[in-house]
Amino acid sequence: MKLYDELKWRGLIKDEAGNDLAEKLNNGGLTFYIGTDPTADSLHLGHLSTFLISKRLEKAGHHPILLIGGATGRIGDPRPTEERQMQPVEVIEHNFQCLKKQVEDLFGFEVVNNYDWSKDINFIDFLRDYGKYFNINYMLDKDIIRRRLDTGITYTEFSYMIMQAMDFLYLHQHKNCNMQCAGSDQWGNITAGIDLIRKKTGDEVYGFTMPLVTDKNGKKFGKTEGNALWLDKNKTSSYEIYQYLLNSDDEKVIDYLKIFTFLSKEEIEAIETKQNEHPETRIAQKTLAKEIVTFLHGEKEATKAKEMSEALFSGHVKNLTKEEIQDVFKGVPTFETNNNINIIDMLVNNKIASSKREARELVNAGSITINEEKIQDENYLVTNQIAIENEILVLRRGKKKYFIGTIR
Ligand code: 383
Repeated sequence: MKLYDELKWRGLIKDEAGNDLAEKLNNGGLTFYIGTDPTADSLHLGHLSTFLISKRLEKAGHHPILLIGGATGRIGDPRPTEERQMQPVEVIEHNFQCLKKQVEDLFGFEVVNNYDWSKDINFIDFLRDYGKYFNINYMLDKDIIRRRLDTGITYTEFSYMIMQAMDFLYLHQHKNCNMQCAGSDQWGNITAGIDLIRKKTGDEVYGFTMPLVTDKNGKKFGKTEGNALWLDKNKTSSYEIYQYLLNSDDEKVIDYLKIFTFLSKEEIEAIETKQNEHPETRIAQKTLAKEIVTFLHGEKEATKAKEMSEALFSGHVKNLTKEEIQDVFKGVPTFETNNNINIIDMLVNNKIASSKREARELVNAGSITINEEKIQDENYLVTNQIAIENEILVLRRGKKKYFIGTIR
């Protein structure tokens, strides 16, 4: 399949600029760029789909440049809702270094910093050489600015699109860059660059955006309870990412395979057929989770995450190590207890049951398990014998409510 058709098939093209974009993409040989601002010390899952485009285009014979916005990060791309809090310069610089290392490790591409060419432009030159090309009506008409007119926007954030347009111009003039790709929230900034280049140089350059990836409820993909899933495994473990992907909606998972993996059309269609025949095997979700974690953190981490997930699913928590348990049960309530304690006392002392009566009822009903062993005797003594590594108790109340105990 030709590159353009493949990108379309994967659902990676929303808006496009440039008459013969399809032909240009299919022919190869373009230098293009993708940018991100150093707003945090790691990329997250929401960034991944666009960054993967750089790999896809590279495989098809184009040359990628990754831009990290040391300059634009100091200003802040306007959000549709409200003004951003400006970050201290030291934080931005720290984030820059972290992101640079991360994208170099993950993608192995050339990284550039727009601070390098923006920092010495003086204000008068800026207004004469660039500001003059931006009609205010044109700027006000950009979607993102229009959405901010009610709540207000400062001159600083209003100027952001000019900075990004200047980057495209700079990369066009100095690195022969002729295309910019991004998520659909960047359409206004990309077209601002294309127009600036046309006005200043007469050259026609290209750009396209990909749609925002969402779950079946239309919520942004890649967040759990409002928190980002980071690509840095010290911030979000391989297991957490694996588990998040494993829980992908049935009606969305095939789309995600197209967007996030390098599996071919044939491979994805074969998975889709199997998934439709036996949805309960969750083969699509498992493939997705394995592919993404392998890309991010390597095969070993993916296998470990899979084993942890299976151990938990089948009730084999005993096969996990202490560290793995802490990882799997991140965020679950914890308690500490002494050795040789009666089960009823332990449940009440740690508020797992609200009273002795409730504790007895739970035990008698077989609703309490420790390390997946059912405890049905009111006089049971909890000792470090049952604990994992003589220390850890995975206590389950009912079907789903977990507590992690440590015997001191
Ligand atoms: C800065 C200077 C440039 C080109 C791009 C930029 C960054 C851009 C931006 N991007 C987002 C970010 O930094 O704000 N103005 O978090 C996100 N991207 C990518 C993608 C996305 C966008 O990094 O849609 C999601 O990940 O484009 O929101 O010269």
